[in-house]
Amino acid sequence: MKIKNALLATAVAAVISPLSAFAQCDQYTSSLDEHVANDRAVAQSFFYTKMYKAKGSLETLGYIGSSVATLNTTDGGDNFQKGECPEETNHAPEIIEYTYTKTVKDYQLVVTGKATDVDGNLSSVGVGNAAFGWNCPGLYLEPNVFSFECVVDVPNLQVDVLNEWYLVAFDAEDKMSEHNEVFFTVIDPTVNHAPEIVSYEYNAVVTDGILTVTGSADDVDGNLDKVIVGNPATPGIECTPIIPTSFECSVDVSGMEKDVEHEWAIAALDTEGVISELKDVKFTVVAEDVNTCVRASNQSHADAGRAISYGTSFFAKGSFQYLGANGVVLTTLEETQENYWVVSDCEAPM
Ligand SMILES: [Ca+2]
Ligand SMILES: [Ca+2]
Repeated sequence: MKIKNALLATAVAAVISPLSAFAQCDQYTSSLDEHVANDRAVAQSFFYTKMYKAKGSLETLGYIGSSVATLNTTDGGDNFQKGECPEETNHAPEIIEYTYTKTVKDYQLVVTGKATDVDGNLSSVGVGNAAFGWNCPGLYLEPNVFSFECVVDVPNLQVDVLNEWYLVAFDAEDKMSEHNEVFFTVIDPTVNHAPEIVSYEYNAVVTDGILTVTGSADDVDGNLDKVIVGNPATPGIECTPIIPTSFECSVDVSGMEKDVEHEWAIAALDTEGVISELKDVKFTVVAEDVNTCVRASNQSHADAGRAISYGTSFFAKGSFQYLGANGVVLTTLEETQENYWVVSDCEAPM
């Protein structure tokens, strides 16, 4: 699968100075005198007149310094020709999508993806750095969409260092795509690394007595064992499940002191007992908001400000739910918001 391609190596090396890889055309329109002043043309004197010529090509431009001409150059200004730049007809190819191993643990970098070229002249895809490039073989699984896979052995790269490589595509006219980052780290497979909590979130204000921490953990060695949440001074509570790396911990904290911040932590452990960096889990347990529930006569509700009476009719305060036309009948009201009472079957204290 791996093909070290000397030609491509040269081309990928151009990633570092991409502009030099292309013949770019620049055009300028101005008077002949200005062209001369800007080193795009020369004026030669003949008898009592001047002849203007394009720099390098010495194409004749005319005799009158104020006349206007358009010149173009395709070599950065060494040579100029009359006329505008030709219209660009060939477009750069494009990497449509790609993925790669950001943490290489078996000395093998794998990059897969898809590339295309609107002109239909894609020629190759390569991955590499300034010194080396590797061709990415592949197949056309769809018309004009090249699916590639590069498998690059990297046994000589230093471990635990970020390698900044690029993925590029070329077309038949050597036009190159944008540089797509392939930044990876090679790790030593003979050493066990600590796992890590990749992401996590939790309810910092616990209103229902349950602290819930969710997230994902990982271990570059593939030996993630468990995720633990709790007071770091205690063994903690094991989160479940880890399928394969996401976890959820639900811990009943209703018995903990209310309205103070508790400083817990979350950490991952691998099968060898190596622990990740601890991540803060700081939360406050607030007392559960229990609505006031009162069972009383309509008249008592009205007297206590939980109901309103109009003539002989009684209504719950706030919701204006009808409670009946009898002051002695018993009803149960629940205060769902401040000064907002509704008819309820809540359990009123006796
Ligand atoms: Ca093209
Ligand atoms: Ca490990």
